[in-house]
Amino acid sequence: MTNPYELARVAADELRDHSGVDEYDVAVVLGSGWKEGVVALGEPSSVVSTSSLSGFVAPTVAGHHGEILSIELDGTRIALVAGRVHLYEGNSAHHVVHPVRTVIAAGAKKIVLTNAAGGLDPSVAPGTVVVIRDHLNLTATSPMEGPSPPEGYGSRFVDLSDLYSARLRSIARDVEPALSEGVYVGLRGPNYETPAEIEMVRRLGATLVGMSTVLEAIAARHLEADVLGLSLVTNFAAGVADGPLNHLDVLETGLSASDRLGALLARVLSAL
Ligand code: 8IG
Repeated sequence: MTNPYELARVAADELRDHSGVDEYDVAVVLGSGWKEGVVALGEPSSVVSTSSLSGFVAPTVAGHHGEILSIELDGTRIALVAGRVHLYEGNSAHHVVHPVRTVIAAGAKKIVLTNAAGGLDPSVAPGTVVVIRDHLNLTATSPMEGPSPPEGYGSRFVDLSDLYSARLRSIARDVEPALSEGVYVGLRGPNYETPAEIEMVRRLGATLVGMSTVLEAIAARHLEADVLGLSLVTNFAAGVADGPLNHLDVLETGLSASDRLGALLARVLSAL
């Protein structure tokens, strides 16, 4: 097997050929709910299907299409990655982070990771966006597992002390002072948690829970990109409020927030 870094270089060259964009400045990974809002960013100059790029696996989640959109916003060249893939679809950590490694190989030095998440704080209502301050990786895996990265890439022992860039977080909060910060716990899913599990991760310090983001953040930091994480709270986590969790409610909260998400993303991206 080609090493994952070489594979990302190959995919980045293909992306360049297909998109006509030489280099990106920023990449955004779009979580559920966020994709529908990106019309606010303007007309993409190209849309590349990830099925035409080496190493990409097709998403199996409804509403996640594998595409990379190229958009220019105030002179900033942005790659929008739609169609994230997850561990729970049966993918390895390397597959999960391949899109992020690819856009970084295509030049992006800032990575915005967006997601939909369950909220553990009863005072943060569904529909609220929260900036990720830090994470707990409880997926029991890491994109750094396996052979040591080849010559020229950083150590596998990645320093995560400043994983979610304080500088980018402060820019986001300057743009939108109402944004609060939280700690995101990444679990494998795909089942939602029991109330006891939510109580466990709450005691460990989590305020947001989801099934993505943490592996991508680690891979991006390893490649020396600056990471910003934005969570849309779409539901109260199990046991936080009365009533069951329902995937359709989660999707609906995402959809009804999409105009606000797009507008927020446009303002944050212009300021990065
Ligand atoms: I949206 O409550 C969304 N994603 N693990 N738990 C987990 N992932 C989620 C949740 C949730 N809500």
